[in-house]
Amino acid sequence: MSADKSCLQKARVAYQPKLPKALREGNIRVELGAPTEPATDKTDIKKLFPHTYGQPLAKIIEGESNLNSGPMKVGVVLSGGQAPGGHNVIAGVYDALKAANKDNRLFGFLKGPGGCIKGKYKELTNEIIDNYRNTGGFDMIMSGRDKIEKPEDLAACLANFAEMDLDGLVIIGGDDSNTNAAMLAEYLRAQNSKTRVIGVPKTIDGDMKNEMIEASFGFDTATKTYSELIGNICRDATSAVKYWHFVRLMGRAASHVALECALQTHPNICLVSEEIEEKGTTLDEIVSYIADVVVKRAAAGKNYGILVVPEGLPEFISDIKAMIDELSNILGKDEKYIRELGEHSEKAQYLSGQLSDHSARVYASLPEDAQEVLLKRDSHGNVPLSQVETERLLIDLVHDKIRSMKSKGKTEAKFSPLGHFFGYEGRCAFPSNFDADYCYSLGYAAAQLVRADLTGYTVNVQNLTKSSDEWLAGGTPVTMMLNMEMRKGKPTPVIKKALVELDGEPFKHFAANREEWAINDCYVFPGPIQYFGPSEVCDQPTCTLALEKGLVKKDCCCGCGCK
Ligand code: FBP
Repeated sequence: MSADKSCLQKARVAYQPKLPKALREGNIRVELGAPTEPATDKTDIKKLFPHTYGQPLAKIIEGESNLNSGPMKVGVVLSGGQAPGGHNVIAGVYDALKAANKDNRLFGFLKGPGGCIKGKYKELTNEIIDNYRNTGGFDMIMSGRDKIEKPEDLAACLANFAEMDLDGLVIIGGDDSNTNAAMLAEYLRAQNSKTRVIGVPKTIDGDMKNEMIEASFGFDTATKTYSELIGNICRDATSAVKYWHFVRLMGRAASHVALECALQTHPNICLVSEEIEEKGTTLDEIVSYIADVVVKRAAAGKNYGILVVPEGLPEFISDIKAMIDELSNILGKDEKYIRELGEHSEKAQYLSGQLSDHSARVYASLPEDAQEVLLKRDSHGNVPLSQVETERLLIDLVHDKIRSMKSKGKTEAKFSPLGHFFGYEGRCAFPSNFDADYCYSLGYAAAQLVRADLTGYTVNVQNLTKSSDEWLAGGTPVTMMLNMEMRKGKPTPVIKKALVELDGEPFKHFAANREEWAINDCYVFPGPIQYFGPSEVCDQPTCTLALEKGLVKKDCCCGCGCK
């Protein structure tokens, strides 16, 4: 880390994250409950996880300790996209291990799961940990998107962990990485390895949540950061009164980020992918809806506005989704051949012969750079949608529609659009107080699960809208959260992604207000995250969490007085 530190960084180093009461006590116990099972696909999952299926829920409570007091060696690895608070998870693991036994040691695997495969790691010392407390980013040990799944990768991990004499490994990642953690745990147990594997729920996308996991870490800080920027743009729009701003936000699949930012800032339009999928809306219908709002606002003398769109949108638009599924199947069988075709035009020509007529037409209607992105897959089989410039695509299509309406004398709207993408800007922000406390607690609790000799669990901290004193920590067997889904054309066990629920309170609140937000200027300006000051300014949970937990005062989630 750079030796130069900002004033805020110096001040934040001194912040002591809060822990749930049970984790603050010297005596910590782990209690196990009844066996668990997944909601669906029980037989398939049991077959794939014979050594770790059906494990009980774990609760961390105060009481006479039944945990390994060491000395122990534990590893930690950061997997996937950055999320604010990752360093605090590591600091929590470290402090918990040292509190249990000063001879316990923590090793950080470098550059993601690839570091476990290659045996690249460094020991984390007091000095290193202290340098990174309450900072954003994953730069302490860096991250990566490698997957430990090939037999040779699993075997390499087994050998490396044995050589290091590692008692436990904490994998900090999203749904795919926690699924991977479960597969590694199963493999290591089958091989009689002593290394236990515990996952930590991370992702700014907010889609790793379920009845046991209330929120993934990083969502709070990232959405507050984007909302600050969107609020600033709303203010600029009402000042300049001449631009339409199209803002794309990260969120690979789920629209939680876009919805949360809409709840915090009240843009004129927010597209929610899950609703678009549910209604089978086509690309043309989306463009007509946006153009209609532009025209109505122009008729009211407002040639400006703000639209928020989740990056995952293309996969939820019925005609584009069908085309991506067809492309995935084609890539499943012909990927090597297609990659070897040099020119883009050759690939496009080959694909148009393989795709159905309708999908071939949709593919041909997209710009070349979007066509290229749709042919890429990351190591988890996902389309790297953050590379599709959806805001530009929508701007072009809406522009065409407005021009055509103008030529027919149907509107006099002036449409001067500007595109923005907010993604990486929010992933490494200094964690909010919420994320700083939550992440430290997750790390502290993960260390207790390792000490309890558990493997194949994801750590959880619940009761998050209460004061941290009342937070409850424990562990959920990953097999309980799995279901079978098609990935790269094969049925694969994965943790079910939590998409926006259309009958959930956050979406219902948005839907009840959006017509008014479309035409009137109801913008809210949240301003930057505050780390010091009154609790109602510094410690507010996200609107999503507040609405989900029924914590909404006067029916308004953001303090503005909306319905
Ligand atoms: P994770 O699911 O790994 O947390 O990553 C989330 C995310 O930030 C998505 O919102 C975005 O689509 C993706 O990462 C970008 O990936 P990359 O960092 O590889 O560009």
